[in-house]
Amino acid sequence: MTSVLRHLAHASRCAPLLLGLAAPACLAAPVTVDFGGGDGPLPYGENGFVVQGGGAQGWAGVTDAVLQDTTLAAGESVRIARQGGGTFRLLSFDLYRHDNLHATFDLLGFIDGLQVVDFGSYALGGGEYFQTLMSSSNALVDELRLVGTGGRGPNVVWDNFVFDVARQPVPEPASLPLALAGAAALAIFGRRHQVGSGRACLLPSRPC
Ligand SMILES: [Ca+2]
Repeated sequence: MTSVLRHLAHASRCAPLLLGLAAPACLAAPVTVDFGGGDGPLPYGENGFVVQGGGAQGWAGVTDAVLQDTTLAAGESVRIARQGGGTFRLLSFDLYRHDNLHATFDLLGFIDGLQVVDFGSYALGGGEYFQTLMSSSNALVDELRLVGTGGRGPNVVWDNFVFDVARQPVPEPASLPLALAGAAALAIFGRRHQVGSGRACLLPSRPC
């Protein structure tokens, strides 16, 4: 169900662009970082993304393998960026709720080190389950930072960061036949025009 909701959310973002016949943001399939690489210290790399931060590590205590930070103090951050650089959009992420933990953090987006979007402030309480949170912004960023803002409780657990990787616009496959048809029509029109002009010149009563 969660994946279905993700795809629906992605489709809703793409629909206006598709209607406009320009969909550079929709060319790339969503990329998920699900921390399936098992336990280990950061940095962690998966699907072209790298996750860095102090004190965080993979953790298998809740589901398969998720990211846990045991020391996300106020001002400390976990950072996510593309390996080798480049922009991307955040579509969603999963946050593990704890009944007895109330640490808080902000999710911020940056371009060239400058903050360009605030995805919101989050707290952990409210149950014992993973909650999928959809992005509140369609902004392009080149780095995400999960910045601790205090609260009570040491553990913050995230999973399944879903990104839309931005690419340069390229001609859509459906537009190529149209472009070729247009070029062919122009060529035929030009040829007929030349032929027509030639015939007109054969008539003595009409100027060439
Ligand atoms: Ca996972």
